[in-house]
Amino acid sequence: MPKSLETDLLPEQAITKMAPGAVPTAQLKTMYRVMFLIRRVEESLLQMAESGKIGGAMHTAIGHEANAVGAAAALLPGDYVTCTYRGHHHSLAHGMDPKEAIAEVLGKATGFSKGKGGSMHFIKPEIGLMGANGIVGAQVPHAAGMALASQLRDDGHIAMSFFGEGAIYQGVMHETFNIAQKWHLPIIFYCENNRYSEMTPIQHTSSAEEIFLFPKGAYGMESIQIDGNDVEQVFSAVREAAERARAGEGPTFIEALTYRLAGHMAGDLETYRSAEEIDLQRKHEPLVVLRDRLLERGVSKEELAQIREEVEAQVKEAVEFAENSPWPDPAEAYTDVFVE
Ligand SMILES: Cc1ncc(C[n+]2csc(CCOP(=O)(O)OP(=O)(O)O)c2C)c(N)n1
Repeated sequence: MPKSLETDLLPEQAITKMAPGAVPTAQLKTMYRVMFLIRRVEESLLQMAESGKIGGAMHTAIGHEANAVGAAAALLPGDYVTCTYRGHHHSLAHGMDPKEAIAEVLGKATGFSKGKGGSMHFIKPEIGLMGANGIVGAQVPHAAGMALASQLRDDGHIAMSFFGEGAIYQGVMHETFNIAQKWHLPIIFYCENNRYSEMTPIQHTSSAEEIFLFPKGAYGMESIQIDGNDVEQVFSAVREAAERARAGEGPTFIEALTYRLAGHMAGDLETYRSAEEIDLQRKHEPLVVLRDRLLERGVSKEELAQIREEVEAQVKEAVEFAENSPWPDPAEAYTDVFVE
């Protein structure tokens, strides 16, 4: 059984291309803060969804935080990002205010889309976030279009698209990989391989044994596999891919092995996996990996506790803000919906 298909795999056993040490300690502490912020925002959202305060589907990325934070730190302002319906972590990593994020999920007028987008349609072009998408794979050609625009304008910017391993067999993915490689588009394809498509484990659906070998073999694309629970590895891999893209060397495919610690969506009964499997993965989850790295580097437990305490207060304030925010005015139902 290839490594990435073993459900009991600890990602530390993954093929490792990037050594730790890429990020200075001060920046690593900031990453810890943002990762913990994402974790607590999503745990709060999950709690609110399960107590009936949130309408519609809501997917969290609890356990994926290192992918978002490492990647966001390696991009430049003006670069473009598209992602899936599981996109709160990318939005917060790119600097979205937790108040407007939580308010949006609650459908409140103070959300970044005034409550009209909700959890599955996070978007904020001002910070490079060009749209989450509920259609599996659909956000990937969008990013290729943005990469093509940057290439034509020669503005030095790149595009990056996040997707799950379940998207890999969508036809549009292959059309995009092919043309991106052929035209040397400045784009990074980033697969957050959490081993499950909804409730189905990857070994039940994939004929490719290692996802990252697929674009390499079929399209000759530069392609690597990393530990997506290690924020330093993510940062190094994305930085290197971004440099290649900006230098006109074309796309890179990154397969990041990670694990979804919560259900596919709020309300998922998770009958398809065991509690033991989740417990095993908790030993190597992103916040544990980063906490241990910071302790090794001499950061004290007290300092980390202080960071967590500050984040808890920030999230509490953001939840209160969102809960106390007004509902949108029904008269605004069609405002901002159609292009004038
Ligand atoms: C084109 C399309 N087919 C099916 C679905 C239903 N669906 C929603 S999420 C999902 C699983 C996707 O799995 P993956 O790409 O691995 O991403 P993850 O949810 O694990 O982040 C499916 C099949 C959809 N939204 N779009």
